[in-house]
Amino acid sequence: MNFTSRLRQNDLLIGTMLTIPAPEVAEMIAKCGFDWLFMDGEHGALSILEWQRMMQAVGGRCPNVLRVPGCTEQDIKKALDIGADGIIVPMVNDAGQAQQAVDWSKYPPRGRRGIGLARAQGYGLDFGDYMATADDGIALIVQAEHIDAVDNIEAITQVDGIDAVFIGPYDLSASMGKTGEVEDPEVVAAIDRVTLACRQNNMALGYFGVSAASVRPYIDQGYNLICAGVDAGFVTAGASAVIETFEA
Ligand code: 3PY
Ligand code: MG
Repeated sequence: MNFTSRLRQNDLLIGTMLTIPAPEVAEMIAKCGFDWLFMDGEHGALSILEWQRMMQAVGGRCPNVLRVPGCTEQDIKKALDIGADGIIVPMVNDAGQAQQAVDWSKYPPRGRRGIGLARAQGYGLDFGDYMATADDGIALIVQAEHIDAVDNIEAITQVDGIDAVFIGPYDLSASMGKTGEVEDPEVVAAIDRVTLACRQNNMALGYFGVSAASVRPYIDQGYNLICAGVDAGFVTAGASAVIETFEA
């Protein structure tokens, strides 16, 4: 079963974030048993061609979900054309932006995605199959990560074509004047409001945490799209642990 079907049927999907511009890192982590890879094209240095190389290195071992730089036609079209199994659109703060994400993700007549012949379409060889399955088979995930999104969450969750709402706790806390205080009661209350609206509209929920421990409370609440940790953090934590044994 593909990533999008598993997301919609509320399977627990544990992923981790890729930020290091090296296909070898994507290849290594794809072998580790995660359910999906959160490829971060919003922050950091990676360009769209490098993401394509990363997806090629993953080679179908694990679903690739690319966070696009923004909610624009170009960003979404290119992410889909290089073969993402899903996209995450950051900073979707109202229903109008959510509708834009749908429009740029779905082919006519449902949306306004342009027709290309790229990796996703098998360079043309899989064009027919891809056209028949892409609209429904690729996950569209929007991020609720600003207090404006929380205020508009009921309308956002009603936009047809959105598969999940993914909380960005760091940006959300920053928008509330509490940068990084992801367990602050007001930040948690804002997240609770998103949780409730998603539950009422049968919408899958996602959460990012820097560690397994930080995502656990959200798994316990029924969130199913989980991103735990970041590749660079795995490298620095491993390297620090080695040097610390000599410093003791
Ligand atoms: C945030 O915490 O702002 C994020 O976008 C995490 O994915
Ligand atoms: Mg964010």
